[in-house]
Amino acid sequence: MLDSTAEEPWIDVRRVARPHVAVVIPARDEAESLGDVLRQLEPHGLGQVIVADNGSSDDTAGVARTHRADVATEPRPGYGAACRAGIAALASRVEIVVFLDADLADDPGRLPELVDPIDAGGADLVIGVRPRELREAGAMTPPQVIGNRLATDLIRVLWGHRYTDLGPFRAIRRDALEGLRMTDRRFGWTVEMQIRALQEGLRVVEVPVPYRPRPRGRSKISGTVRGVLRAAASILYTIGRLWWAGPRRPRRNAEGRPPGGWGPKGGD
Ligand SMILES: Nc1nc2c(ncn2[C@@H]2O[C@H](COP(=O)(O)OP(=O)(O)OP(=O)(O)O)[C@@H](O)[C@H]2O)c(=O)[nH]1
Ligand SMILES: [Mg+2]
Repeated sequence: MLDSTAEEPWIDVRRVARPHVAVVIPARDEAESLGDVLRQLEPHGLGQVIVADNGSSDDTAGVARTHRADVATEPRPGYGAACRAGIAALASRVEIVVFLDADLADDPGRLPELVDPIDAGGADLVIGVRPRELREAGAMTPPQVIGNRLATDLIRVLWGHRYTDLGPFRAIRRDALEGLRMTDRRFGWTVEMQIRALQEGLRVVEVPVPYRPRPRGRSKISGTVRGVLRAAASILYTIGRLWWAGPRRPRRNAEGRPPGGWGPKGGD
């Protein structure tokens, strides 16, 4: 459900730098940090900013409207459910979709680095990966680092492609995203996108981005035992489900090459 209550539209599409780019921000009780995220996105001149308000009990939606973002409401909890609600609210002019968390752990200023390879025609999916040298102390917990390593190792063994991270900050061509037919509603969302991209032969690039501990707000996943276990279960289930469903070897992309592997590599 899209609720665009701002008196003026978010943008005049003739005057912004990137009318074809939208950012989808899944947000559950992120009123404390969302304002800064939206402020830091402003200089990029985006065609649409969508806050996918995932059953928040704080003023997340109010903060979004104050900054003239569109609000997509998804009452059912789940990271993937929120992302899907955001996608359903995309304007027709949008050709590139960026996903960005609402907690300011990623730097919204890096958005052009994710979008430019797609604009240049060299990539369909760009993952913002968080190498150790770009992570502030405590930005990722040990279970998160180990879990990411396990998931990317499994993908390498099962699908033959070496990802270095499952970072949530990412950009994808809209038509490629629609072709992935994403189904996960929880924390399998990021890994599902990366595996489906291999199965569909998308051109995947990794771009290193900095990562910091969320400056404000309450940790819901990585900072709690319950959150970590649920995220791990979701990710492993998704890998198993996609392996079972196949195809197990990446398709060749348009240039006849296997997808991925062209971006700078980070690593743990
Ligand atoms: N936990 C959780 N987060 C959601 C949900 N829907 C949307 N989100 C958003 O997903 C993003 C990632 O959640 P975080 O709580 O930052 O997860 P994390 O980065 O692993 O861990 P912390 O930053 O330590 O909390 C945030 O922007 C959340 O607001 C949901 O149902 N559950
Ligand atoms: Mg976070």
